[in-house]
Amino acid sequence: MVQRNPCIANIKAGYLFPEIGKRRREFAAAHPGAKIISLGIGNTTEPIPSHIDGGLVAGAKDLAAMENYSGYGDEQGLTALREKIAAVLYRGMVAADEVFISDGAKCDIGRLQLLFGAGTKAAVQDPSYPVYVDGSVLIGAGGAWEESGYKGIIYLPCTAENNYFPDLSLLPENGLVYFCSPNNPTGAVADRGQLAALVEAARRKGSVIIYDAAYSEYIRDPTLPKSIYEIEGATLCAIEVNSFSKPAGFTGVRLGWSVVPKALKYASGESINADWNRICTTIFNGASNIAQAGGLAALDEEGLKEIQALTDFYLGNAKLIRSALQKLNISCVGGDNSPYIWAHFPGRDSWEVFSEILEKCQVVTTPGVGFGPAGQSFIRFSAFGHRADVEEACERLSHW
Ligand code: PL4
Repeated sequence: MVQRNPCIANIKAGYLFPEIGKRRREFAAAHPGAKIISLGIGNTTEPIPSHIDGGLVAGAKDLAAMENYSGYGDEQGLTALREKIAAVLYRGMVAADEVFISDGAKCDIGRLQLLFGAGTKAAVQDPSYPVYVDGSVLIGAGGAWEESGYKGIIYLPCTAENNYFPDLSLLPENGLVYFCSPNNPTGAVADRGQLAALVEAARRKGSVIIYDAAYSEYIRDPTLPKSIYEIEGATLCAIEVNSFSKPAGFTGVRLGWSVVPKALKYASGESINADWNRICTTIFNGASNIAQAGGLAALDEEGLKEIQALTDFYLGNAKLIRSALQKLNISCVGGDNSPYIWAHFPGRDSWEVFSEILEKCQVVTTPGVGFGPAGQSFIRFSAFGHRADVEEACERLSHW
């Protein structure tokens, strides 16, 4: 029989989020009638606002009209959407043909790994969104699981001691650096000086930054950068991924994009943009035309106002959760410019605290250790939820 890909054997048994879902279902089965509230997986709950939804509806209606029907589109996405992202979100810092439309940031993070292959060293913020590490291990850039993390993956601890910004001397030479800001799970946002230092270090070491800006629309502090390309020199060393999931409620619709600058080259001098184009046209058949119509509406003036209101709503939830935790004297960060609150339970095991909150408050959270070794003793609270549920969860937490 055919052999199993040994990289799959290296992966820890369960991916974090399905494991949380499993534990929630087990708890529900053991406690029939319990009203469980989820502050766990970062899944949007509020309806897509009307102007943006109108774009989706119009996109769907077009498919029923002879004169407007469209089938396969360009794998790189609609030219109009690529142009609008470059103009509205990047204000011309990148060109339309450097923007590649996709079915979401997670899918892009997985596919981007094909550009660099198995032998490439990968560094991640610790803690970080698990896809960076698991995706790297799947492609062979990391090895077997050990207590301290996957062998061969370079973990860059981001803790209260370093203000959640890593020691850049740990960056690999000629490797990849996954960097997420606003950060999932810590909620930390890198400032301009920190990102300039990151870009400088990556260029000096010949490494490429894969910059995940999925929560950029949650940034409220105008001094904080929303894109790595606000930093000089970033087009020479960074790829950015982003998504309509968290700003516009497109988690189920599926629409994202990656920016691969033409100035970005391999050691050989060959173009990474050209290779990404080749990969996208080969193993991806383009994002849904309905979703792209919604994306175009989201970037209209009215759509942008709706994004502001929707993200304001979730940030309002974040404020409630943070204040409930602070009343319990639990030390926490995040929630100001991000939808996540990162709470510390010194000396305790994350999964144990997760179980205790589930048992006593019937609130689902995410154990920090699921995001990496430095997440041990932390819990991530997600601000995605209906307001009444978040208020009820905060009330329950107050009696915990
Ligand atoms: C649960 C930093 C959530 N099943 O929707 P996408 O693919 O455009 O974006 C996914 C994504 C990309 N980058 C970052 C993210 O945090 C996310 C979504 N993360 C979370 O709770 O951490 C949803 C997780 C989902 C998953 O595995 O992604």
